[in-house]
Amino acid sequence: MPTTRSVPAAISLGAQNFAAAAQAARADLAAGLRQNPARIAPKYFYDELGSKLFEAICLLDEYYLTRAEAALFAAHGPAIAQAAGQGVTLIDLGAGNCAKAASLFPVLRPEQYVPVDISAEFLRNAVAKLQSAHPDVPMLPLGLDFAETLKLPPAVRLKNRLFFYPGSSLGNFTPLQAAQFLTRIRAEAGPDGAILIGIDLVKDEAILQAAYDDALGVTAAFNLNVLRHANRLLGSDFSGADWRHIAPFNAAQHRIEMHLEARRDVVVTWPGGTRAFAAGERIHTENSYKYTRRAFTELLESCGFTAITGWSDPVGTFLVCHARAI
Ligand code: AVI
Repeated sequence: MPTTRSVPAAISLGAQNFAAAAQAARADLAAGLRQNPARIAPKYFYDELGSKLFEAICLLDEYYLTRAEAALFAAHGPAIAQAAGQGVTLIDLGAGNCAKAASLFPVLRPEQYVPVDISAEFLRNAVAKLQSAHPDVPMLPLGLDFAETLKLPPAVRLKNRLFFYPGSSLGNFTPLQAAQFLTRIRAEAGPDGAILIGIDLVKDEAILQAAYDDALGVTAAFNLNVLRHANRLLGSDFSGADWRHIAPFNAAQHRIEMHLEARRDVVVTWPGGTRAFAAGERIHTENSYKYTRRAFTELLESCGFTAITGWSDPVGTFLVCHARAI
């Protein structure tokens, strides 16, 4: 008979004070809208609808990233497990529905699973399902904005920590922010810690552009939805009909950029502020950096990681790396 294990309530380590968090979001959004060019940070994509739209993006023919990474996990699972060693403490950054980590459970056989996500409530449901499928694996869900802090509570085992950061999420940081984030992971990894990370590789511009501007318009809806979310958080009066999604590739910076471009002259107001946009003016909403295999290996090395093993497909679509913290 398998043992049954009850799922601990997700520990919320982020801002406990919702009023303060809401005020900080308003200040952040208003400051971004006053910049030239205006900005809305990509974290505001992920309200309830935005999270569903992102799940839909991952199913699109054009958005190859999710499938390419899953294929690498499936093909190289045993080699990944060998690099990781036995008895890992699997710390899943941005766990969401926990599906990617769950696909590696049979080969990694973690001693403890620590899914981390900004939404503790979302995690609780996903972890409850996973716990019933894997009753022997202790699970400790953490509600934490890990881009702000990576300090983990003492209940997270220090032994064999394996930070799992899939999906090319590191690509949404600038190279400097990415280096700072990797350095923090290394500091939290402990003496026998490691990272398992997936990153998208530079490729033909047409493939990249299709991935971020799909024929069904799902990515356009994902980008435009940030305005609905801003309206709720800031009290602004954006109308989605005034804006169009664009996703150019910036070859000099190796990144896809997402912007919202004003279709006509627009004036946006919110309590305490206003901003006029001329037709054609843009709001920058996201960067998605693409790396060469060499540049990514050098980035890991520059952050102190060693014993780097990388797995890619023959045409170099995507890269999964395991690296030791010391
Ligand atoms: C979450 N992140 C890795 C995605 C990406 O590819 O940069 C977000 C995304 N933006 C548009 N499509 C997907």
